[in-house]
Amino acid sequence: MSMENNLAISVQGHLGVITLDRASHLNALSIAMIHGITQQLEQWREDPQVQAVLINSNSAKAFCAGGDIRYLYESYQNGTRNDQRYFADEYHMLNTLRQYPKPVLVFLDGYVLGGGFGLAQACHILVSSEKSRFAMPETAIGFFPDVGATHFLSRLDDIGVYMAVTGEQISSSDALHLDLIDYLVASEQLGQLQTELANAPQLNQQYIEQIIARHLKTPVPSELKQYEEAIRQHFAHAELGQIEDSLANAAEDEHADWAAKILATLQQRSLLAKQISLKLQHVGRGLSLEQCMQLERDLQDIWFEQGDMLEGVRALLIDKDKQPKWQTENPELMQMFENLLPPSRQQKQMSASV
Ligand code: QUE
Repeated sequence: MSMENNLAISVQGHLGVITLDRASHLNALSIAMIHGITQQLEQWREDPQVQAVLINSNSAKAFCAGGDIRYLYESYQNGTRNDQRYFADEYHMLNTLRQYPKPVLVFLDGYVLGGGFGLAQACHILVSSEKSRFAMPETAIGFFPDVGATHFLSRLDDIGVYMAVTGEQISSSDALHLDLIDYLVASEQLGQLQTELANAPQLNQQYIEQIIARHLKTPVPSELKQYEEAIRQHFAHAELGQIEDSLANAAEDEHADWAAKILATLQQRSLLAKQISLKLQHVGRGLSLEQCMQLERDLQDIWFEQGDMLEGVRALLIDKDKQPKWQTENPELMQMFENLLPPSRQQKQMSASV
């Protein structure tokens, strides 16, 4: 057991268990947690005792609320620029998880936000309780959905755009419907499921799925499903201004109240963050996971200095005035983004705008 890196580690039968243990911060990923997860995976890689890995949380409220945005903010303020190492090490952890030779399960039971959503998506078998809430809320802090969302949200087309730009949360039923999780298990059953996994004589993918199948819960109807047509209607537009106009002109629609609420949310968000998140979702549809992650990494380093993230973290977390002063435009930053796109994409974008 280890306390100092905000993780609790154990081996139970053939199951290696990594428990996120920073409940006071809703398990927001500290750099120590990122290093601890990566190092533990390396230790178990060649360990025959450990046949599968489970990542779970000790918090009743959250699986993981995201990245350590206070640390990122402070690293910039004090000039250490630890942000670049944080993002590099976080992406290395995600790649290690995705490429891990043994099954990696994750139990989601509470908030699954931002970096926590990316961590979950990098695992191989996603089990969630009915209590989970999922979102990529980065535009609220003037940032963009990273940790692979350029790939995993863009596969959802207009729904991915909706989630990326607004940062709205979805339920476990919605996530199951969108194929963002694999299995729904009642929150109160997760402990029993873990015990059965720990007692299993062996843990390959097929065994694991047989054990999980004994605990499945029937989802309540997906709420998002009833708004899907409306989401497509508004969020299929190419430009942010068109999306907001479309929502503003929905007063006579069946889902007028929903459209008004979503527009009000959008209007709080950073303009630059909304614009870049929309572009990332559009571009991501044509890119591999590796290309998406590289694009996000390149953009993180520029965005940190030029985008709205420092102001967003200041307003929401540091000064708590909740009045971020977003930039009104930054053509130089937008051009830098265009220059990051893989060559074929740059050409397509250019010829499309002629
Ligand atoms: C958007 C985000 C994050 C956020 C709030 C947003 C995020 C994140 C946290 C967070 C929450 C609780 C903590 C903490 C961080 O809040 O990524 O340290 O104790 O990690 O609107 O992207």
